[in-house]
Amino acid sequence: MKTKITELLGIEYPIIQGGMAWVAEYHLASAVSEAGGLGIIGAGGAPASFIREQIQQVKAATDKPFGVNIMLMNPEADEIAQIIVDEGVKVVTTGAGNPGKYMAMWKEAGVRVIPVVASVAMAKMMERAGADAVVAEGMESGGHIGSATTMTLVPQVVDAIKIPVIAAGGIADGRGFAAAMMLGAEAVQMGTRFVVATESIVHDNYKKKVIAAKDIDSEVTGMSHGHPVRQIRNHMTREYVKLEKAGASFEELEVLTLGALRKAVVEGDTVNGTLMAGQIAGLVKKEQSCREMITEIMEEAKTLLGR
Ligand code: TUI
Repeated sequence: MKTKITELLGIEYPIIQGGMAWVAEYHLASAVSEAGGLGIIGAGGAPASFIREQIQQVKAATDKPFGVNIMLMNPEADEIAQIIVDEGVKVVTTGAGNPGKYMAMWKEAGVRVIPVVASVAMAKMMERAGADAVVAEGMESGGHIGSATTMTLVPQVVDAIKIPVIAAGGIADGRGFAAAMMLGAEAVQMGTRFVVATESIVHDNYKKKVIAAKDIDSEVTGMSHGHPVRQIRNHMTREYVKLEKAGASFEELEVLTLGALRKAVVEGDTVNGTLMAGQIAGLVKKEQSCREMITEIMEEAKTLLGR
């Protein structure tokens, strides 16, 4: 399937893997790229040296295009931005902030820049700054989110800018893919479905929680201090929400979430860990290889879009 995004990035299918902190490391990214999508290394809060190693591992595993996501609250974001240029990475996506200050250096190095945005205003600003495309991410997504839904955000972003739009948030099958195309997207980005991929290094306990999750099993924490994060409800989120309702400060709340994503992904702690996942977890029913997932989604979407 050819779209503006498959042409821009030189990939076979318009499916991009979200740059999930701790989860999106080289095994997952290279498997998605090998299967014809765009695999992404998620820098999250990791040190710059670790990201350089991850990039080198993807290069060793596949000749296909891949990208790196910089979470802009990472204290080493400046170093990672430079590593992207030094290592000749072709595609960068950004999250949780404004990547404006890196735009000139990336453009000069020929890197395709695709900021993740949660509003029309941010999408317009990124187009003006020279972005090649944007990911419009709805609040159905897991992790750090904005406030607009995918259904409302994507068509409004599509109408507001000329560069291609990639839809994210609440997409995990061929129906979601086809719907995103109808909203005017040129590709989709998926996170939650890839969390349970065979090639994903996420702890089995976490994968089981995603597979068991129902439609309304996620919780948004951090709304009170302006950093809303969606995850599967558990002991940690219940404690968090209780404290939040009692007016706890950001510092008091942070105690619960510090290191909690690592606890969930690496140690499989589903009680005190942060089980980041989107609302579409309810639709994710089994572990499969990235190739199986992508093939299934594209087959289903082709049937629907061909009608
Ligand atoms: O970034 C994400 N999702 C994430 S980042 C992350 S790591 C983290 N862990 C714990 C707490 C907080 C973060 C987990 N999930 N998605 C992309 C995204 N970006 N969603 C929303 C935004 C966004 C928000 C504000 C983009 C731009 C923005 O602009 C702020 C500004 O400077 O104007």
